[in-house]
Amino acid sequence: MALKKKGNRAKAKTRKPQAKAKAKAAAKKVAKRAAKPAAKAKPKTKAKAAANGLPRPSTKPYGAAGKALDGIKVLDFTHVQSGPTCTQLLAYMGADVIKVERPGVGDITRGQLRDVKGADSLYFTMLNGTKRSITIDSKNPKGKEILERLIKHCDVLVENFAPGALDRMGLTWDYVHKTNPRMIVASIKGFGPGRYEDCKVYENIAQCAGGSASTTGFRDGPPLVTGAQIGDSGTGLHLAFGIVCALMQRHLTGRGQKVLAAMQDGVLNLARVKLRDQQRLAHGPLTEYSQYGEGIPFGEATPRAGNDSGGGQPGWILKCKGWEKDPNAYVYFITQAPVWGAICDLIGKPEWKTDPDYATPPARLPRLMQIFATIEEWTMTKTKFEVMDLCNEKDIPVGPILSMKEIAEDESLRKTGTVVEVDHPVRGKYLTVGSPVKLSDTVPAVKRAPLLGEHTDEILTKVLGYSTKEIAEIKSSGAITAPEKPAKAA
Ligand code: CAO
Repeated sequence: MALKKKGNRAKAKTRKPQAKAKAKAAAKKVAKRAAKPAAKAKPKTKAKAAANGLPRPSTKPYGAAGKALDGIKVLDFTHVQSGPTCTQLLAYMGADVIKVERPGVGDITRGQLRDVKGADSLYFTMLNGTKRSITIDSKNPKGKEILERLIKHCDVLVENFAPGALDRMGLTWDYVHKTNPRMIVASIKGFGPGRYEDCKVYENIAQCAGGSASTTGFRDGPPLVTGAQIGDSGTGLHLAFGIVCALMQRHLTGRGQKVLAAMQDGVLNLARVKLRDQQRLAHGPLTEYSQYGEGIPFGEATPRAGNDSGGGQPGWILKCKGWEKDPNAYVYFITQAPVWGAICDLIGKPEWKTDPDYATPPARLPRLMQIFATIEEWTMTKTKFEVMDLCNEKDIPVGPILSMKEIAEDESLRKTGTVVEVDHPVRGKYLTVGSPVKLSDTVPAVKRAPLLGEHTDEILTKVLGYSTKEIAEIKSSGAITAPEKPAKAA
């Protein structure tokens, strides 16, 4: 930056005579406009930007100055859901994600829950878009050699193998760090260090161990897991955050580091309000839980709260017109205190505005279920979208229960790029979820998922610089191809 500054100053000197004439003309204009403060402000901002060590603010239109993670190269060893969610987000934001898969096999999800014969499943394709796929047998000596080149080339290695699997491949932290001291090694595991650290973990195990299942469901029923994949996709998001932080810190230290996102920790982070309630229990009942209004005593642990809103504003799921046939004809209704009067007027109970049994939030707490039953009598006369429109006109917070069919067809989600249709050479068109986070200066790259090993040759030649002769040797070594199947008779 300092050099640049000097250069600019030197240029300014040589252009002095020309600049003088221009300045005179400009001065006249400026005087006319009497815009002195604005003229002064300009150099100030420039000086600030330079002092920060940042480049000058781009003059390109927003969205045309590249992507947030341009230039970041990711060695992607992830599989199933948690890890792939993370690397897909990095790819959307511009990182070059090179997914390493076992020759002939690939990520196990390619073949799981298949809906189109012979095509990679939606499970795989919706989690691996915008990545490149290379097949490498990481246990083959030639394969190890290729991996070493990739480690030298990349900035981040991401994996979510079972505990110990990466070390068994020989890719220990010591080895990776020695090979490329700038490499960030990011891992998802089920548990952090402790008594369960060696356990394999899937989504629902994480939901149970992270405190979500014990606090989800109805009081008189068993613990419940949620449909949202907070253990897998949630932890993938956490890991992506950790990776971006490590990349930022690398600017300061010049070295990589280990990043660990444990699924139990990720779920707990998302369920933190329930740990809040656990501590509140020591000081009395949780008055916003409908259990309180029903006079049911609390136990030692945060209970399951059904559809209670969880915040300080009571809420519940209510039936709407058509609920008898449509399992999603429901609305979430919140009796937010500031709009209580509007709610009373809308549902035809204006007397509740002044009735001491209903007028204040504390008075309403013991009779929440009766209040929601009365509101439901009103919501059942309207469709969920009519309830949405009528309530939002009055600033009352409600939300329709949207089915996945409705979400898939939602025009605004398509427009914002949250739901994206991509085309796949084998399965044809399919829907995927684009970036859930929008940056005003990055247009996410949402592309189809790669076929198994689709980019093997391209990566070997263009990224790693192997010659045709070397590639022939690699191919005959079995490092990138599936072992021949033995003949049937044998
Ligand atoms: N070449 C050669 N071998 C490869 C390879 C490659 N390219 N890619 C993977 N392998 C091998 C691994 O080395 C490992 O072999 P060893 O166990 O002999 O060392 C083997 O494939 C399987 O790896 P794994 O143990 O991770 O896979 P699994 O199916 O048995 O377990 C899972 C899956 C998800 C339970 C486990 O990976 C795990 O607990 N991961 C961490 C937590 C996690 O992410 N869970 C969420 C999963 S999404 O629901």
